[in-house]
Amino acid sequence: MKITDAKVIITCPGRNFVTLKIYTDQGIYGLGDATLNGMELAVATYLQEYCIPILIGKDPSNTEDLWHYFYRGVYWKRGSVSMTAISAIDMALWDIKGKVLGTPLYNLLGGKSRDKVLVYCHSNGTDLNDLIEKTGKDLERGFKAIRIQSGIPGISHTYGVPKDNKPYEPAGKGLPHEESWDTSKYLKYIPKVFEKVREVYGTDIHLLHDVHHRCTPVEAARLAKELEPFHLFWLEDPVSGELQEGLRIIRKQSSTPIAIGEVFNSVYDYTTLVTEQLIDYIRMPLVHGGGITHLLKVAAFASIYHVNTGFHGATDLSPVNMAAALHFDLVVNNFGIQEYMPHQEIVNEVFKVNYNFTNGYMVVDDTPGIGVDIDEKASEKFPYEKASLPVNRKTDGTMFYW
Ligand code: KDG
Ligand code: MG
Repeated sequence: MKITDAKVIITCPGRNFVTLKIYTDQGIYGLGDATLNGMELAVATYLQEYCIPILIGKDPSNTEDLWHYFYRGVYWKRGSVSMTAISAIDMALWDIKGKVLGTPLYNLLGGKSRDKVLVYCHSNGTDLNDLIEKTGKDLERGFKAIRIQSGIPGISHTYGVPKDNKPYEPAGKGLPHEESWDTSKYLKYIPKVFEKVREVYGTDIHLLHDVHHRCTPVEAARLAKELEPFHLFWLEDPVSGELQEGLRIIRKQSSTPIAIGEVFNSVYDYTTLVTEQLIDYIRMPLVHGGGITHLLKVAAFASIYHVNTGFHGATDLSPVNMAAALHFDLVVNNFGIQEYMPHQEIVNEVFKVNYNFTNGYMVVDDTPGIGVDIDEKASEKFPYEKASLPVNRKTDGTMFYW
């Protein structure tokens, strides 16, 4: 079998998505997600200019060799843009493999270890009352695990809390807009939020929280310690993960479970974190972490150290990634949880999905391969629109992590 062609489809049904479609001489094609929020065209160009010409004529069955061609073989390696491109190639090749063999992806990865995938949604309140109301609605929808984010008094716009009750979408039209941040106000308020949510909804639901990289290690240690009585499922990205040793400070002081790495793109971002057991969940998703081939190895490595998976699954990851992640989640023994933020209804005009949510869990059907298709005619109705993630400054103007 040979790859005959490949193309990049960029579409914006409510938000931008980049999809790689690889064609073969057997009339079968595969799809891979190549969406990197706010940097869509950088990945598309890397694929179009550098990867696709190399792919043509290669045997798509050789997923392992082709992965190493684009990672080990390429001198300038790692980084979000190139790893997202590798992910898309890898995902599309596994999709082809499943279609050729007539079997769903999960069978190729080791078969089902479970029938359904525990997912968490986002509950974002502008203030505490709004949050309590929204969490109640998520519980009515059947969610068993909920990420809790709240507006903070004195901070004009807090991460995760959409303005005007719109669906969550951190990328804004055009160039990046600036947000502002005050860690001391945040640290004072968040423990009260969790106290209230536990008081109203009890201890049976799993609660999660995303700090979104905004504490120093010692601030994060204080937060993790103060949240201990509320038994979080996890505290996510308590610090920017680039300094792996920083997590030691948090770990020494608290038993609150830690998840990290939605912005990571290689196993080498995790080595100290995993081998020293400084974290409990890996967040790096298939779409940004080198695809299925690499994440199978990262998950196996993590499992040796009793670290579980908890893949990123925000709306800026396309339905192709979501479906591939669900197959993966069904298989690996050390699956922990999967993030699930439903896409806007309009996304279904372009992507035909094979998964659904029931009572706290997601399931995928038995369509061969990844099981998601793209309607290219429909995708043309939604041309690319430039959008950027915000940047963040402390209240005195200092540039900070977003
Ligand atoms: O593109 C950035 C978003 O995906 C990110 O901000 C969402 O942190 C996020 C999460 O945990 O879903
Ligand atoms: Mg996050």
